[in-house]
Amino acid sequence: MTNSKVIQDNNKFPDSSQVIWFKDIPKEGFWKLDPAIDGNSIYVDEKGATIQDPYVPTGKYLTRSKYHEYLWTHGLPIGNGRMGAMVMGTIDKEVLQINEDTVWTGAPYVDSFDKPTGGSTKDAWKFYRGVNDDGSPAAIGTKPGTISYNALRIDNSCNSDAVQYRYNLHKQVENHFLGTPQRQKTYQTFVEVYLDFGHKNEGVTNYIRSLDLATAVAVVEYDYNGVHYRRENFASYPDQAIVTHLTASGSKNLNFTAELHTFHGENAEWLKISDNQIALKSKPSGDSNLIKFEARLLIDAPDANIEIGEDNKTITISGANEATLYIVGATNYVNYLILDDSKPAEDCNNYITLLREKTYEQIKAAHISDYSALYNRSSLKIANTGHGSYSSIPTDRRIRPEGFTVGIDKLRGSTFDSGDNELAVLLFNYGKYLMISGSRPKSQPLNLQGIWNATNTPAWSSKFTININTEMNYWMAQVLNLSECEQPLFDAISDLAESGAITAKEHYNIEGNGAWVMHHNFDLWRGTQPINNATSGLWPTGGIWLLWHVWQAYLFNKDKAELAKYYPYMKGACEFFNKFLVQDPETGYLITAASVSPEQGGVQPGPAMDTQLVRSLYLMTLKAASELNKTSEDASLLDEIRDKLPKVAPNLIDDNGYIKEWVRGDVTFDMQKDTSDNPEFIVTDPYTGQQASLKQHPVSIRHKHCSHLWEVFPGPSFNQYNLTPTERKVFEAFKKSIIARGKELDTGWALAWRINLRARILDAEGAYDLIRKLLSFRTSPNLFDQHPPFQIDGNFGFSSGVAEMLLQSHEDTINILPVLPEQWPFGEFRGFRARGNFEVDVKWDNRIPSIVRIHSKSGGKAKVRNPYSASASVTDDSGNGVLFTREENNTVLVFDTEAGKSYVITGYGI
Ligand code: FUC
Repeated sequence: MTNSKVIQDNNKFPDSSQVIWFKDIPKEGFWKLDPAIDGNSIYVDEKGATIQDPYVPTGKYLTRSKYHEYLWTHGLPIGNGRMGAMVMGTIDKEVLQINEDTVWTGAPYVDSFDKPTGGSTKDAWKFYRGVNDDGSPAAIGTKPGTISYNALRIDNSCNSDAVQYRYNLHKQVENHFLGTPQRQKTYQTFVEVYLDFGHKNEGVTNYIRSLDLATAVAVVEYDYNGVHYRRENFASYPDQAIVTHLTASGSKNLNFTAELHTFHGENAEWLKISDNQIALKSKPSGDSNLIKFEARLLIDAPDANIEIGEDNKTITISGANEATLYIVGATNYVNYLILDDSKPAEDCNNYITLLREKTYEQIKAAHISDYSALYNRSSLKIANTGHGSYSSIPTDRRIRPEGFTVGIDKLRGSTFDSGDNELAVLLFNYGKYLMISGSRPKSQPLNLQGIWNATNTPAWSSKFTININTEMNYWMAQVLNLSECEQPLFDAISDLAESGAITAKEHYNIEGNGAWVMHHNFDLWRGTQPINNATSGLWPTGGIWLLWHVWQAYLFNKDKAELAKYYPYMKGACEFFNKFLVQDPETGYLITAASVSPEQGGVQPGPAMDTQLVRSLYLMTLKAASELNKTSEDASLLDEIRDKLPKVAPNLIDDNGYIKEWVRGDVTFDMQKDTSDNPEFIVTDPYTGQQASLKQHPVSIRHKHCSHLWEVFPGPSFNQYNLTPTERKVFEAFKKSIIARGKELDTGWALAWRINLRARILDAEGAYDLIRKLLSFRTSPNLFDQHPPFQIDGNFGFSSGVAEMLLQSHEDTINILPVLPEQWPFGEFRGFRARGNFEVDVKWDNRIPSIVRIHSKSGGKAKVRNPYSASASVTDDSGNGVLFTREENNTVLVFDTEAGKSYVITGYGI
């Protein structure tokens, strides 16, 4: 079976930085692998498998659920924000595995009177801060025996009493302070469409499946018995449908049965809607799961015979030349508190009615124009330094020339050609593609798998995890000109501020003036409660990180009306932290206690990440107030912020020159972590009397989370070009800590975070090395990022990291090509955005900019940095000279801009 004819004859995939394609036919029987069967009880013999499993250790058998995921990551994802599909390209039965972003387990978090709870535990504050004799709440940290008191007086020594004390505190949190429920809910599968053509893998020639990132159309095509079969698939945002258009060469050669299937079979019901339309209604099983959904399958097949199966599960097409499948779906989810059971059918009817008014060609054209308008706003090209073109090599072979095979050592990784810079660009473009396909106005925010999920038991429930993952999903949205794709995250903040006010009241007894708080996850139901366990769950600053995204969007867009919508939530968060911060009796600083540094070191007073986040909350609120002219209206809150700000613990440096991850500094990094010589202690559960063994603080300087480095990325950061002596010391300590955090193999997102951090400290080779690692070890055949398992954050974090290497704007300048590695000597980008509402195009030759174009959208001063600026000069778009000054040793060009005008800088490095 070869496709070389197809590839060579018509040069089918000329752009290897924009097309993902494969020539290997996926394994037969994918559709038989029920992802609902989880755990270790069902095994697949590796000998029976022909394609990859790079993600689990070598072994004879794989668990069935893992094996399913490996096959699944050969599929091509399409999506319209709300609905996603994985196009498997299988032959024996084509599988379109479809998701809808509101199909979750659970129901609104309400009490028995239908009052919203935010998932909080009633009166949990009594354990946190304690109650005075008169019933009033005790001041945080003052009442012996409470969580806040115990945390503030924690003893981090290495002796059995101290270890037992800390263990007690953990158990106290886990027994009395986690939410109700203690775990949040789970993202689910929706439906599958199986297409049975009666074909078998053996008979297939010229097989290709491809995804064109420029049009968001996935194509599967092959020859079988002399007939050429072709299926093109896309997910339309304008028409809210998954669409598959099928053709067969010759006359009336298209015969197939389409089955509408679901892994929520227990409650499923199939209906015939019309002669060419069926419906499937179901819900996740279990009485407490209240989401109900409906999917419709409509097939248009002009002049063909169309038959609906007796059970209404199938539509059979015979003697067609072409056919088009339209799959729409909806649930009863209105918002996090309201369900409406009439909605699924009504929405489906509306979608179908509108689809029927258009032809397939119109629907496809509308899709491409909607999608490409966003995708084409920015572009990137980096010239290959290898043998030139990689267009004729399938994408999976570019990552792993020897191919992905089952059961190989997960550390072997790839040997991809380092001259294939287009592969990095392809992965970068894929981040844009996944963003536009996974997050659009009115959809849910991107969860741990974006929207693509093939199992009802996904890792970490595929929630919105905000101690890194959800935020990383959106790091690239503003700089890559996809501002509206971030809207779902901002919409969620409005919900979370409401439910977070309940959590603030129940868990901390802090209420009024919009005070709100949330912890390290949320779900469809906007749970804001602490969940899971003490070490990850007791972390109250997640909401600030989300608000930081609002502030960044403002810096990019300068849209005051948008900022005004979210400013009240900034104030509400300040109201919370003004009451929540406590003075550390040992250091005198204002800190958070109890809290954690996600997710290491256990419950501790004063994680540095918290104080960095609180400081940035205060600063952004002050700035937002002045941008919005709210300084007198909100004077008393702002005065309180100004009073507290200088008392919040600063970034502190330990004796080894590293930033302290906890400001008190008595938990220090164990440099020997990997030698596992941490002393072990036997501790007793204070509630059950059960004994357990516990290691003494195995905190690692190389931990996957870079929590205390937040200040450098994604945080507000320093202006490293203009540091005061004190700032310089701190910045050097940050640099040392970032380098110490290492470049070892870790989760996909951990590598991606490190690319961004290295970019911010201008370490081009370090950033490039991480790019190479991420591509080699954490990239699936379909370019999905691997935690492992598949987790989408690393995809977006990668695109953000590349953008951060090429353009930075957090330091008061538009910094051109700050972190260009030697491996990328020639290239260009267009349409990236800089803070201040500028659009930036850059072309570089031999690592020196040859032309820079700045488009000013709001006017104002442009300060453009590049080390080769001494000979450069500025003109307007028509070539007329523009007045400018040179600053900072001729490395920065400064000029005034007018809104709507473009400026061109040339003459670099002469
Ligand atoms: C955090 C991370 C894990 C994982 C999970 C979803 O808890 O520490 O690695 O990404 O989120």
